[in-house]
Amino acid sequence: MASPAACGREAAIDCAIDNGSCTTVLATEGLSVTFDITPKPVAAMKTLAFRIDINRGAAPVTDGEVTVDLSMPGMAMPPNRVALLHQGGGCYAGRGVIVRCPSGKAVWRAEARIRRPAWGDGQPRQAVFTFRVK
Ligand SMILES: [Cu+2]
Repeated sequence: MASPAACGREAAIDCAIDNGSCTTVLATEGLSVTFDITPKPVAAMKTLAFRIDINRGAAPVTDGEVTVDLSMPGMAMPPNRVALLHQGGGCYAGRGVIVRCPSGKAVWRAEARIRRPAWGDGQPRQAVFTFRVK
């Protein structure tokens, strides 16, 4: 998973979003979570389409509740949460805007929070993607 941002250094980018989607595995739940943003190249101050696909093995997960929190590693930015709606087939989608950072930095973190009724504890499971924005 993502490590804390080191002082004075840019956080490690683990998702080359302009090259395509990124997938991470939530091993304890057996879920693969695929994240994508379009249009590409992903730019600040534009309406963006966010997409999360959730699968358990070959089966799509269709009962999820999914939000994406956008933040900047090591920096306090205004909260920015995108709600994703299930479009069918385990695909969740929503629109949002990534603001331009006054510091000039362009590394962002998307924290997908997934809830499912089957998880009795009501706690979201998280998949984190760190990427660069134009
Ligand atoms: Cu910032």
